[in-house]
Amino acid sequence: YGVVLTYGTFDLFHAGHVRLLERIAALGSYVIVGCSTDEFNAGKGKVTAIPYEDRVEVLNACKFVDLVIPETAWDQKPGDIKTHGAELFVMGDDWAGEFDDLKAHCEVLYLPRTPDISSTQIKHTVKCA
Ligand code: C2G
Repeated sequence: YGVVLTYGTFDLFHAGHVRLLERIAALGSYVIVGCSTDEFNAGKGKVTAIPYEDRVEVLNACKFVDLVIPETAWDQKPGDIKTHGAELFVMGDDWAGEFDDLKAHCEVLYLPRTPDISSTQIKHTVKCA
């Protein structure tokens, strides 16, 4: 594939995020990540440890990522796919089936999550340290 698109919060960037982005980068020649803004996450009921600007900086430092765009709304995906000419949309399989409507615009793929790693688990570990 050419342009591949994915979205996420990427809070407390960890190996699970890396392994997803690594697999995405192996599938396409240009990887775009829609990073959830703090306001969008509030709508998901998610409180992030790391503010949006820093999460964007970390993603931009990742060799598997070519462009980071803001994710501000659930319904921006079709427009992003068109704007950037994305041929493939990828998410971890905790989202399996949730974005099948995007098949009208591009290929949709759900990849297995990395087990036993999560931002939530890291927060808990730090809290109990
Ligand atoms: N992920 C993974 N393995 C983990 C943890 C996360 O493969 N151990 C994947 C998720 O499946 C997701 C991506 O990493 O594809 C980012 O995870 P989150 O930051 O938790 O994304 P989320 O908050 O679910 O936001 O519009 C889509 C939403 O913005 C997704």
